[in-house]
Amino acid sequence: MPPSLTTLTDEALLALDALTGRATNLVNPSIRLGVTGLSRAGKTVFISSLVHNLLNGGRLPLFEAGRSGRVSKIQLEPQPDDAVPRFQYEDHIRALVADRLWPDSTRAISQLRITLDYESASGWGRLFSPGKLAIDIVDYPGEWLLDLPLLAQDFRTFSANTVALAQSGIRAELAREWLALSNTVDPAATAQEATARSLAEAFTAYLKACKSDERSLSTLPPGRFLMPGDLEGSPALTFAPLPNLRDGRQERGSLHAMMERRYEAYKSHVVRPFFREHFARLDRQIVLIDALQAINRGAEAVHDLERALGDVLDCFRAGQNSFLSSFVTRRIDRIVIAATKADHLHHESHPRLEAVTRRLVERAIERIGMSGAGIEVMALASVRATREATVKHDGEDLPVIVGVPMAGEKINGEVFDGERKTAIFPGDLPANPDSLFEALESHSEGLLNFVRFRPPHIEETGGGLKLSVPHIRLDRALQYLIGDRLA
Ligand SMILES: Nc1nc2c(ncn2[C@@H]2O[C@H](COP(=O)(O)OP(=O)(O)OP(=O)(O)O)[C@@H](O)[C@H]2O)c(=O)[nH]1
Ligand SMILES: [Mg+2]
Repeated sequence: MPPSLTTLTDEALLALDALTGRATNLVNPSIRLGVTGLSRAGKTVFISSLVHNLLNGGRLPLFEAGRSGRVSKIQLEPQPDDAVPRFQYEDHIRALVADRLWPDSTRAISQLRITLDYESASGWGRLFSPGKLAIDIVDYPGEWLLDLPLLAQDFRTFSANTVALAQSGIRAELAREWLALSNTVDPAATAQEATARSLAEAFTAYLKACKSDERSLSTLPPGRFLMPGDLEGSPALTFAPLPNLRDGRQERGSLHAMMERRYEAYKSHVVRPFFREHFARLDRQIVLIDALQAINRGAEAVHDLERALGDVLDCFRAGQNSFLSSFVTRRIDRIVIAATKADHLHHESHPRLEAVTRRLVERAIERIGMSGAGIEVMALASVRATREATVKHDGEDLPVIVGVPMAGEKINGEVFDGERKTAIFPGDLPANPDSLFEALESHSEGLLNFVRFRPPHIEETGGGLKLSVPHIRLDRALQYLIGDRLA
Protein backbone atom coordinates (compact mmCIF):
# COMPACT_ATOMS: atom_id res chain seq x y z
CA MET A 1 0.00 0.00 0.00
CA PRO A 2 1.45 3.45 -0.81
CA PRO A 3 2.35 5.27 2.41
CA SER A 4 0.06 8.18 1.62
CA LEU A 5 -2.92 5.88 1.71
CA THR A 6 -2.18 4.53 5.19
CA THR A 7 -1.83 8.09 6.39
CA LEU A 8 -5.14 8.96 4.89
CA THR A 9 -6.79 5.97 6.53
CA ASP A 10 -5.44 6.92 9.94
CA GLU A 11 -6.57 10.47 9.58
CA ALA A 12 -9.95 9.40 8.32
CA LEU A 13 -10.32 7.19 11.37
CA LEU A 14 -9.37 10.04 13.66
CA ALA A 15 -11.87 12.27 11.95
CA LEU A 16 -14.53 9.62 12.30
CA ASP A 17 -13.73 9.45 15.97
CA ALA A 18 -14.17 13.16 16.26
CA LEU A 19 -17.43 12.91 14.36
CA THR A 20 -18.92 10.25 16.58
CA GLY A 21 -17.70 12.22 19.57
CA ARG A 22 -19.63 15.18 18.27
CA ALA A 23 -22.61 13.06 17.42
CA THR A 24 -22.97 11.95 21.03
CA ASN A 25 -23.09 15.57 22.02
CA LEU A 26 -25.54 15.95 19.14
CA VAL A 27 -26.23 19.19 17.39
CA ASN A 28 -25.26 21.46 20.25
CA PRO A 29 -22.11 20.43 22.04
CA SER A 30 -22.08 21.73 25.56
CA ILE A 31 -19.94 21.73 28.64
CA ARG A 32 -21.43 21.88 32.10
CA LEU A 33 -18.91 23.72 34.16
CA GLY A 34 -19.20 23.15 37.88
CA VAL A 35 -18.09 26.12 39.94
CA THR A 36 -17.70 24.50 43.33
CA GLY A 37 -16.78 26.23 46.55
CA LEU A 38 -17.76 26.76 50.14
CA SER A 39 -19.59 29.90 51.09
CA ARG A 40 -17.70 33.13 50.32
CA ALA A 41 -15.08 31.28 48.27
CA GLY A 42 -15.73 33.57 45.32
CA LYS A 43 -18.07 31.62 43.01
CA THR A 44 -20.40 34.45 42.04
CA VAL A 45 -17.51 36.85 41.44
CA PHE A 46 -15.67 34.20 39.38
CA ILE A 47 -18.64 33.53 37.11
CA SER A 48 -19.38 37.23 36.64
CA SER A 49 -15.80 38.11 35.78
CA LEU A 50 -15.27 35.13 33.50
CA VAL A 51 -18.38 35.93 31.49
CA HIS A 52 -17.59 39.64 31.41
CA ASN A 53 -14.08 39.02 30.14
CA LEU A 54 -15.34 36.63 27.46
CA LEU A 55 -18.10 38.97 26.28
CA ASN A 56 -15.96 42.09 26.32
CA GLY A 57 -12.73 40.89 24.77
CA GLY A 58 -10.89 40.90 28.08
CA ARG A 59 -7.19 40.27 28.34
CA LEU A 60 -7.04 36.47 28.17
CA PRO A 61 -3.67 35.72 26.51
CA LEU A 62 -3.47 32.14 27.78
CA PHE A 63 -6.88 31.30 26.34
CA GLU A 64 -5.52 29.99 23.05
CA ALA A 65 -8.67 29.93 20.92
CA GLY A 66 -9.42 33.52 21.85
CA ARG A 67 -5.90 34.81 21.35
CA SER A 68 -5.48 33.21 17.95
CA GLY A 69 -8.71 34.74 16.71
CA ARG A 70 -10.52 31.46 16.19
CA VAL A 71 -13.49 32.50 18.29
CA SER A 72 -15.78 34.61 16.12
CA LYS A 73 -18.74 35.23 18.38
CA ILE A 74 -19.48 34.93 22.09
CA GLN A 75 -22.95 35.56 23.46
CA LEU A 76 -25.34 34.81 26.28
CA GLU A 77 -28.26 32.59 25.41
CA PRO A 78 -31.36 31.39 27.22
CA GLN A 79 -30.33 28.62 29.59
CA PRO A 80 -31.48 25.07 28.87
CA ASP A 81 -33.28 24.38 32.16
CA ASP A 82 -36.49 26.39 32.34
CA ALA A 83 -37.07 25.56 35.99
CA VAL A 84 -33.86 27.27 37.13
CA PRO A 85 -33.71 31.08 37.39
CA ARG A 86 -31.18 32.91 35.26
CA PHE A 87 -27.90 34.02 36.84
CA GLN A 88 -28.28 37.78 37.14
CA TYR A 89 -25.09 38.51 35.30
CA GLU A 90 -25.97 42.07 34.31
CA ASP A 91 -26.88 43.06 37.89
CA HIS A 92 -23.71 41.57 39.35
CA ILE A 93 -21.50 43.26 36.78
CA ARG A 94 -23.22 46.61 37.15
CA ALA A 95 -22.70 46.51 40.91
CA LEU A 96 -19.09 45.42 40.48
CA VAL A 97 -18.08 47.85 37.73
CA ALA A 98 -20.31 50.90 38.22
CA ASP A 99 -20.85 50.90 41.99
CA ARG A 100 -17.70 49.01 42.93
CA LEU A 101 -19.65 46.67 45.21
CA TRP A 102 -19.22 42.92 45.64
CA PRO A 103 -22.28 40.70 45.23
CA ASP A 104 -24.30 39.61 48.28
CA SER A 105 -24.16 36.01 49.47
CA THR A 106 -26.03 33.85 47.01
CA ARG A 107 -29.41 32.76 48.37
CA ALA A 108 -30.67 30.45 45.62
CA ILE A 109 -29.58 28.50 42.58
CA SER A 110 -29.28 30.16 39.17
CA GLN A 111 -27.86 29.30 35.78
CA LEU A 112 -26.31 30.94 32.74
CA ARG A 113 -25.49 29.71 29.23
CA ILE A 114 -22.78 31.30 27.15
CA THR A 115 -22.01 30.13 23.60
CA LEU A 116 -18.79 30.41 21.64
CA ASP A 117 -18.68 30.19 17.83
CA TYR A 118 -15.23 29.03 16.85
CA GLU A 119 -13.18 27.64 14.04
CA SER A 120 -11.30 24.45 14.70
CA ALA A 121 -7.51 24.72 14.81
CA SER A 122 -6.97 21.61 12.72
CA GLY A 123 -7.62 21.31 8.99
CA TRP A 124 -9.72 18.24 9.56
CA GLY A 125 -11.84 19.88 12.19
CA ARG A 126 -12.52 22.78 9.87
CA LEU A 127 -13.91 20.44 7.22
CA PHE A 128 -16.80 19.64 9.52
CA SER A 129 -18.39 23.06 9.76
CA PRO A 130 -17.51 25.80 12.22
CA GLY A 131 -18.07 24.75 15.81
CA LYS A 132 -20.37 26.12 18.46
CA LEU A 133 -19.78 25.29 22.09
CA ALA A 134 -22.28 26.08 24.83
CA ILE A 135 -21.02 26.45 28.36
CA ASP A 136 -23.56 26.07 31.14
CA ILE A 137 -22.63 27.45 34.52
CA VAL A 138 -24.61 27.13 37.75
CA ASP A 139 -24.29 29.39 40.79
CA TYR A 140 -25.60 28.37 44.23
CA PRO A 141 -25.06 29.18 47.90
CA GLY A 142 -21.78 27.63 49.03
CA GLU A 143 -23.32 26.36 52.27
CA TRP A 144 -25.36 23.85 50.29
CA LEU A 145 -22.21 22.08 49.14
CA LEU A 146 -21.72 20.80 52.69
CA ASP A 147 -24.92 18.78 52.39
CA LEU A 148 -23.30 16.48 49.86
CA PRO A 149 -21.45 14.37 52.48
CA LEU A 150 -24.71 13.96 54.46
CA LEU A 151 -26.12 11.74 51.74
CA ALA A 152 -23.82 8.95 52.93
CA GLN A 153 -24.66 9.39 56.63
CA ASP A 154 -27.66 8.08 58.51
CA PHE A 155 -29.04 10.06 61.44
CA ARG A 156 -26.99 8.15 63.99
CA THR A 157 -23.70 8.79 62.16
CA PHE A 158 -24.61 12.41 61.50
CA SER A 159 -25.39 12.92 65.19
CA ALA A 160 -22.22 11.22 66.40
CA ASN A 161 -19.98 13.13 63.95
CA THR A 162 -21.58 16.47 64.65
CA VAL A 163 -21.51 16.10 68.43
CA ALA A 164 -17.88 14.88 68.46
CA LEU A 165 -16.78 17.82 66.31
CA ALA A 166 -18.74 20.24 68.49
CA GLN A 167 -16.86 19.05 71.57
CA SER A 168 -13.43 19.69 70.08
CA GLY A 169 -11.18 22.79 70.05
CA ILE A 170 -12.72 26.25 69.91
CA ARG A 171 -16.04 24.72 68.93
CA ALA A 172 -16.59 23.45 72.46
CA GLU A 173 -17.13 26.99 73.68
CA LEU A 174 -19.42 27.92 70.79
CA ALA A 175 -21.48 24.75 71.19
CA ARG A 176 -21.88 25.03 74.95
CA GLU A 177 -25.52 26.20 75.02
CA TRP A 178 -26.74 23.84 72.34
CA LEU A 179 -24.99 20.82 73.91
CA ALA A 180 -26.22 21.73 77.39
CA LEU A 181 -29.79 21.93 76.10
CA SER A 182 -29.37 18.65 74.19
CA ASN A 183 -28.21 16.90 77.33
CA THR A 184 -31.42 17.85 79.14
CA VAL A 185 -33.62 15.97 76.69
CA ASP A 186 -34.17 12.24 76.51
CA PRO A 187 -34.17 11.00 72.90
CA ALA A 188 -36.54 8.19 73.90
CA ALA A 189 -39.13 10.56 75.40
CA THR A 190 -42.30 11.44 73.51
CA ALA A 191 -41.64 13.91 70.69
CA GLN A 192 -42.66 17.50 71.36
CA GLU A 193 -42.66 20.10 68.61
CA ALA A 194 -41.49 22.81 71.03
CA THR A 195 -38.46 20.72 72.05
CA ALA A 196 -37.58 20.07 68.42
CA ARG A 197 -37.81 23.75 67.65
CA SER A 198 -35.64 24.91 70.56
CA LEU A 199 -33.00 22.29 69.75
CA ALA A 200 -32.97 23.33 66.08
CA GLU A 201 -32.64 26.99 67.08
CA ALA A 202 -29.78 26.36 69.51
CA PHE A 203 -28.01 24.18 66.95
CA THR A 204 -28.39 26.85 64.24
CA ALA A 205 -27.00 29.50 66.61
CA TYR A 206 -23.95 27.29 67.16
CA LEU A 207 -23.39 26.90 63.40
CA LYS A 208 -23.71 30.66 62.95
CA ALA A 209 -21.14 31.32 65.65
CA CYS A 210 -18.69 28.93 63.93
CA LYS A 211 -19.20 30.72 60.64
CA SER A 212 -18.68 34.22 62.03
CA ASP A 213 -15.81 36.24 60.67
CA GLU A 214 -13.72 35.82 63.82
CA ARG A 215 -13.92 32.03 63.59
CA SER A 216 -14.23 31.36 59.88
CA LEU A 217 -14.80 27.65 60.35
CA SER A 218 -15.89 25.69 57.30
CA THR A 219 -17.39 22.34 58.30
CA LEU A 220 -20.95 23.43 59.01
CA PRO A 221 -23.60 21.07 57.71
CA PRO A 222 -26.55 20.95 57.16
CA GLY A 223 -26.22 23.77 54.65
CA ARG A 224 -29.83 24.95 54.66
CA PHE A 225 -29.57 25.83 58.37
CA LEU A 226 -27.28 28.72 57.49
CA MET A 227 -28.75 29.48 54.06
CA PRO A 228 -32.35 28.25 53.99
CA GLY A 229 -33.28 29.64 50.54
CA ASP A 230 -37.00 29.05 50.06
CA LEU A 231 -37.08 26.80 53.14
CA GLU A 232 -36.90 29.77 55.51
CA GLY A 233 -39.05 28.90 58.54
CA SER A 234 -40.04 25.54 57.11
CA PRO A 235 -40.63 22.48 59.32
CA ALA A 236 -38.14 20.64 57.09
CA LEU A 237 -35.43 22.48 59.04
CA THR A 238 -36.83 21.77 62.50
CA PHE A 239 -34.42 19.05 63.51
CA ALA A 240 -31.00 18.76 65.13
CA PRO A 241 -28.44 16.05 65.78
CA LEU A 242 -28.89 14.34 69.15
CA PRO A 243 -26.25 13.21 71.64
CA ASN A 244 -26.85 10.20 73.90
CA LEU A 245 -28.61 8.03 71.31
CA ARG A 246 -29.24 4.50 72.57
CA ASP A 247 -28.34 1.52 70.47
CA GLY A 248 -31.04 -0.46 68.83
CA ARG A 249 -34.41 0.63 67.50
CA GLN A 250 -35.88 3.90 68.67
CA GLU A 251 -39.40 4.05 70.07
CA ARG A 252 -42.17 5.13 67.71
CA GLY A 253 -43.33 8.61 68.54
CA SER A 254 -40.08 9.42 70.33
CA LEU A 255 -37.99 12.54 69.84
CA HIS A 256 -35.31 10.35 68.28
CA ALA A 257 -37.75 8.94 65.73
CA MET A 258 -39.06 12.38 64.83
CA MET A 259 -35.60 13.89 64.39
CA GLU A 260 -34.50 10.94 62.32
CA ARG A 261 -37.55 11.18 60.06
CA ARG A 262 -36.99 14.89 59.48
CA TYR A 263 -33.31 14.39 58.80
CA GLU A 264 -34.08 11.72 56.21
CA ALA A 265 -36.76 13.94 54.66
CA TYR A 266 -34.24 16.77 54.43
CA LYS A 267 -31.88 14.47 52.56
CA SER A 268 -34.41 13.05 50.16
CA HIS A 269 -36.48 16.16 49.44
CA VAL A 270 -33.88 18.89 49.66
CA VAL A 271 -30.35 17.58 49.26
CA ARG A 272 -30.78 14.76 46.78
CA PRO A 273 -32.69 16.72 44.11
CA PHE A 274 -30.17 19.56 44.25
CA PHE A 275 -27.23 17.26 43.64
CA ARG A 276 -29.02 15.10 41.12
CA GLU A 277 -29.84 18.12 39.03
CA HIS A 278 -26.66 20.06 39.52
CA PHE A 279 -23.75 17.70 40.08
CA ALA A 280 -24.89 14.76 38.02
CA ARG A 281 -24.04 16.21 34.67
CA LEU A 282 -20.83 18.10 35.25
CA ASP A 283 -18.06 17.74 32.69
CA ARG A 284 -15.49 20.02 34.19
CA GLN A 285 -15.08 21.43 37.60
CA ILE A 286 -13.31 24.34 39.23
CA VAL A 287 -13.04 24.20 43.01
CA LEU A 288 -12.55 27.66 44.50
CA ILE A 289 -10.90 27.90 47.89
CA ASP A 290 -10.52 30.94 50.10
CA ALA A 291 -7.35 29.74 51.79
CA LEU A 292 -6.26 33.23 52.87
CA GLN A 293 -9.23 33.81 55.15
CA ALA A 294 -8.61 30.52 56.96
CA ILE A 295 -4.84 31.08 57.18
CA ASN A 296 -5.47 34.41 58.72
CA ARG A 297 -7.71 32.92 61.40
CA GLY A 298 -5.18 30.32 62.46
CA ALA A 299 -4.44 26.63 62.37
CA GLU A 300 -7.84 25.50 63.60
CA ALA A 301 -9.61 27.29 60.75
CA VAL A 302 -7.09 25.83 58.31
CA HIS A 303 -7.72 22.32 59.61
CA ASP A 304 -11.44 22.86 59.46
CA LEU A 305 -11.19 24.04 55.86
CA GLU A 306 -9.17 20.94 55.01
CA ARG A 307 -11.83 18.76 56.63
CA ALA A 308 -14.72 20.46 54.80
CA LEU A 309 -12.96 20.22 51.43
CA GLY A 310 -12.03 16.60 52.10
CA ASP A 311 -15.63 15.69 52.98
CA VAL A 312 -16.86 17.28 49.78
CA LEU A 313 -14.14 15.95 47.47
CA ASP A 314 -14.57 12.43 48.88
CA CYS A 315 -18.04 12.43 47.38
CA PHE A 316 -16.54 12.64 43.92
CA ARG A 317 -14.77 9.34 44.37
CA ALA A 318 -16.05 7.34 41.43
CA GLY A 319 -17.82 4.07 42.10
CA GLN A 320 -17.50 4.17 45.88
CA ASN A 321 -20.50 6.17 46.89
CA SER A 322 -23.43 4.42 45.32
CA PHE A 323 -25.77 7.35 45.94
CA LEU A 324 -23.50 9.63 44.00
CA SER A 325 -22.28 7.32 41.28
CA SER A 326 -25.89 6.65 40.42
CA PHE A 327 -26.22 10.39 39.74
CA VAL A 328 -23.09 10.78 37.74
CA THR A 329 -23.78 10.29 34.10
CA ARG A 330 -20.72 12.03 32.77
CA ARG A 331 -17.21 11.70 34.03
CA ILE A 332 -15.42 14.77 35.27
CA ASP A 333 -12.06 14.52 33.57
CA ARG A 334 -10.54 17.83 34.52
CA ILE A 335 -10.55 19.72 37.79
CA VAL A 336 -8.97 23.07 38.55
CA ILE A 337 -8.33 23.70 42.22
CA ALA A 338 -7.89 27.40 42.67
CA ALA A 339 -6.95 29.57 45.61
CA THR A 340 -9.04 32.68 45.04
CA LYS A 341 -8.43 36.33 45.91
CA ALA A 342 -4.72 36.04 45.10
CA ASP A 343 -4.72 39.80 44.55
CA HIS A 344 -4.42 40.06 48.34
CA LEU A 345 -0.81 38.95 47.97
CA HIS A 346 2.13 40.20 45.97
CA HIS A 347 2.75 37.87 43.03
CA GLU A 348 6.04 36.77 44.61
CA SER A 349 3.91 34.96 47.21
CA HIS A 350 1.65 33.19 44.73
CA PRO A 351 3.76 30.01 44.53
CA ARG A 352 3.48 29.69 48.30
CA LEU A 353 -0.27 30.20 48.18
CA GLU A 354 -0.44 27.46 45.57
CA ALA A 355 1.64 25.19 47.81
CA VAL A 356 -0.75 25.73 50.73
CA THR A 357 -3.72 25.03 48.49
CA ARG A 358 -2.16 21.84 47.18
CA ARG A 359 -1.50 20.77 50.76
CA LEU A 360 -5.13 21.49 51.71
CA VAL A 361 -6.54 19.08 49.15
CA GLU A 362 -3.65 16.65 48.76
CA ARG A 363 -5.03 13.85 50.93
CA ALA A 364 -8.52 14.13 49.53
CA ILE A 365 -7.16 14.04 45.99
CA GLU A 366 -5.19 10.91 46.80
CA ARG A 367 -8.28 9.30 48.29
CA ILE A 368 -10.44 10.00 45.26
CA GLY A 369 -7.74 8.52 43.06
CA MET A 370 -7.24 11.62 40.97
CA SER A 371 -3.69 12.45 41.97
CA GLY A 372 -1.58 13.39 39.01
CA ALA A 373 -3.41 13.71 35.73
CA GLY A 374 -6.47 15.84 35.37
CA ILE A 375 -5.90 18.23 38.25
CA GLU A 376 -4.38 21.67 38.05
CA VAL A 377 -3.72 23.78 41.14
CA MET A 378 -3.36 27.54 40.80
CA ALA A 379 -3.75 30.85 42.58
CA LEU A 380 -6.08 33.28 40.86
CA ALA A 381 -8.06 36.46 41.34
CA SER A 382 -11.34 36.65 39.45
CA VAL A 383 -11.29 40.39 40.00
CA ARG A 384 -8.03 42.07 40.69
CA ALA A 385 -8.78 44.75 43.26
CA THR A 386 -5.16 45.76 43.93
CA ARG A 387 -2.00 46.67 42.08
CA GLU A 388 1.56 45.98 43.13
CA ALA A 389 4.25 48.39 44.20
CA THR A 390 7.49 48.51 46.13
CA VAL A 391 8.18 50.73 49.11
CA LYS A 392 11.45 51.43 50.88
CA HIS A 393 11.37 50.47 54.53
CA ASP A 394 14.52 50.69 56.67
CA GLY A 395 16.60 50.63 53.51
CA GLU A 396 14.89 47.48 52.30
CA ASP A 397 12.58 47.11 49.31
CA LEU A 398 9.22 45.78 50.50
CA PRO A 399 6.74 44.36 47.98
CA VAL A 400 3.33 45.89 48.75
CA ILE A 401 -0.16 45.90 47.30
CA VAL A 402 -2.18 49.04 46.77
CA GLY A 403 -5.96 49.19 46.87
CA VAL A 404 -8.97 50.79 48.51
CA PRO A 405 -9.95 48.89 51.68
CA MET A 406 -13.70 48.57 52.12
CA ALA A 407 -15.42 50.92 54.53
CA GLY A 408 -15.01 49.72 58.10
CA GLU A 409 -11.94 47.54 57.47
CA LYS A 410 -9.18 47.95 60.04
CA ILE A 411 -5.41 47.63 60.10
CA ASN A 412 -3.46 48.37 63.28
CA GLY A 413 -6.39 50.26 64.72
CA GLU A 414 -6.84 52.42 61.63
CA VAL A 415 -10.39 52.30 60.23
CA PHE A 416 -10.85 52.83 56.50
CA ASP A 417 -13.63 54.84 54.87
CA GLY A 418 -14.02 52.94 51.60
CA GLU A 419 -12.61 55.82 49.52
CA ARG A 420 -8.97 56.15 50.51
CA LYS A 421 -6.26 54.19 48.76
CA THR A 422 -3.57 52.56 50.84
CA ALA A 423 -0.42 50.47 50.44
CA ILE A 424 -0.23 47.31 52.49
CA PHE A 425 2.59 44.90 53.10
CA PRO A 426 0.54 41.71 53.06
CA GLY A 427 3.08 39.63 54.96
CA ASP A 428 4.74 36.37 54.08
CA LEU A 429 3.33 32.90 53.82
CA PRO A 430 5.64 30.25 55.26
CA ALA A 431 7.92 28.41 52.84
CA ASN A 432 6.70 25.12 54.27
CA PRO A 433 2.89 24.95 54.18
CA ASP A 434 2.84 22.28 56.89
CA SER A 435 3.62 24.90 59.49
CA LEU A 436 0.17 26.43 58.92
CA PHE A 437 -1.40 23.15 59.98
CA GLU A 438 0.92 22.17 62.79
CA ALA A 439 1.84 25.24 64.75
CA LEU A 440 -1.41 25.40 66.65
CA GLU A 441 -0.03 27.80 69.25
CA SER A 442 2.73 29.73 67.55
CA HIS A 443 0.51 30.89 64.70
CA SER A 444 -2.76 32.01 66.09
CA GLU A 445 -4.04 35.30 64.75
CA GLY A 446 -3.09 37.67 62.01
CA LEU A 447 -0.27 35.99 60.13
CA LEU A 448 -1.13 38.20 57.19
CA ASN A 449 -2.23 41.79 56.98
CA PHE A 450 -5.57 40.99 55.55
CA VAL A 451 -8.27 43.50 54.65
CA ARG A 452 -11.08 43.32 52.12
CA PHE A 453 -10.61 45.67 49.20
CA ARG A 454 -13.29 47.35 47.14
CA PRO A 455 -13.59 46.21 43.54
CA PRO A 456 -11.19 48.20 41.34
CA HIS A 457 -11.91 51.40 39.50
CA ILE A 458 -12.14 50.33 35.88
CA GLU A 459 -10.54 52.56 33.30
CA GLU A 460 -12.40 53.80 30.26
CA THR A 461 -11.03 53.92 26.75
CA GLY A 462 -11.03 57.22 24.83
CA GLY A 463 -14.51 56.45 23.49
CA GLY A 464 -16.00 56.16 26.98
CA LEU A 465 -16.02 52.37 26.76
CA LYS A 466 -15.29 50.55 30.00
CA LEU A 467 -12.44 48.08 29.76
CA SER A 468 -13.02 44.56 30.98
CA VAL A 469 -12.54 43.48 34.56
CA PRO A 470 -8.87 42.93 35.51
CA HIS A 471 -7.98 39.50 36.88
CA ILE A 472 -5.09 37.17 37.68
CA ARG A 473 -4.84 33.85 35.79
CA LEU A 474 -8.50 33.64 34.87
CA ASP A 475 -7.29 32.83 31.36
CA ARG A 476 -5.13 29.98 32.57
CA ALA A 477 -8.10 28.43 34.36
CA LEU A 478 -10.30 28.93 31.29
CA GLN A 479 -7.76 27.34 28.94
CA TYR A 480 -7.41 24.30 31.17
CA LEU A 481 -11.16 23.94 31.64
CA ILE A 482 -12.38 24.31 28.07
CA GLY A 483 -9.38 24.85 25.77
CA ASP A 484 -9.31 21.27 24.50
CA ARG A 485 -12.96 21.46 23.48
CA LEU A 486 -12.15 24.31 21.09
CA ALA A 487 -9.17 22.57 19.50
N1 LIG B 1 -9.99 41.03 46.19
C1 LIG B 1 -10.79 40.08 45.75
N2 LIG B 1 -11.87 39.73 46.49
C2 LIG B 1 -12.67 38.75 46.02
C3 LIG B 1 -12.44 38.08 44.78
N3 LIG B 1 -13.40 37.16 44.61
C4 LIG B 1 -14.21 37.25 45.69
N4 LIG B 1 -13.78 38.21 46.54
C5 LIG B 1 -14.35 38.57 47.86
O1 LIG B 1 -15.00 37.43 48.37
C6 LIG B 1 -16.36 37.71 48.64
C7 LIG B 1 -17.19 36.51 48.29
O2 LIG B 1 -17.25 36.33 46.90
P1 LIG B 1 -18.52 35.66 46.21
O3 LIG B 1 -18.22 35.46 44.77
O4 LIG B 1 -19.77 36.38 46.56
O5 LIG B 1 -18.50 34.25 46.96
P2 LIG B 1 -19.47 33.02 46.77
O6 LIG B 1 -18.63 31.80 46.66
O7 LIG B 1 -20.42 33.28 45.65
O8 LIG B 1 -20.22 33.01 48.18
P3 LIG B 1 -21.70 32.45 48.54
O9 LIG B 1 -22.64 33.03 47.55
O10 LIG B 1 -21.91 32.94 49.93
O11 LIG B 1 -21.59 30.96 48.47
C8 LIG B 1 -16.67 38.96 47.82
O12 LIG B 1 -17.69 39.70 48.44
C9 LIG B 1 -15.35 39.69 47.81
O13 LIG B 1 -15.21 40.43 49.00
C10 LIG B 1 -11.27 38.48 44.04
O14 LIG B 1 -10.96 37.95 42.96
N5 LIG B 1 -10.49 39.47 44.57
MG1 LIG C 1 -22.36 33.48 45.56
